[in-house]
Amino acid sequence: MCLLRMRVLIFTSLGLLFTPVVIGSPSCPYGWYQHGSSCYVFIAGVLNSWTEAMSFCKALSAKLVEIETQDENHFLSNHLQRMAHGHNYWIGLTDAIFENEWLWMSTQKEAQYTNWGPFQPDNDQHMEDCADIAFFGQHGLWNDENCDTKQHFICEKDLTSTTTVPPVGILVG
Ligand SMILES: [Ca+2]
Ligand SMILES: [Ca+2]
Ligand SMILES: [Ca+2]
Repeated sequence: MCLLRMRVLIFTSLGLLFTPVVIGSPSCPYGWYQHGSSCYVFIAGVLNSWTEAMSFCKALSAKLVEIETQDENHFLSNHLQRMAHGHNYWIGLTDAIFENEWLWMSTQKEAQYTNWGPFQPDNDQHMEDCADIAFFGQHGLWNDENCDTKQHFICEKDLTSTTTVPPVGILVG
């Protein structure tokens, strides 16, 4: 066997040896929608206060949705527009700690991107400390609302945090 052919054989064997075994790329759980590196679920079957919505999302290993960009807001509002429910959906934004200082719950950081509706946030009756994606004739603009109001909500979790089950054989050991 000539040297060149041996080299080709060796590299071919090494190539096979180091070919990565693809177990499966992360995907969103059934019923969740993927956008960018997040998964979202739109909970419309149960009406919850803002605090209850937080707990509900936490039980799903998720958080009440946090909207950092216009692109993310577009995705969510387009989805709500298609579903055409005309309802408001809680998001993970509150000014309960300092009035008119709107913080995302998971980071406690002030929101940089916001998309408030006309004359919002208005802290109506001095009672509105939680935010939602509201229905102002169309979906997408935000409103501050009384946190005790029971309404729909959206949970978000990282795509990478979703579990991918490897093939049974790889679990051994
Ligand atoms: Ca987000
Ligand atoms: Ca307020
Ligand atoms: Ca308001």
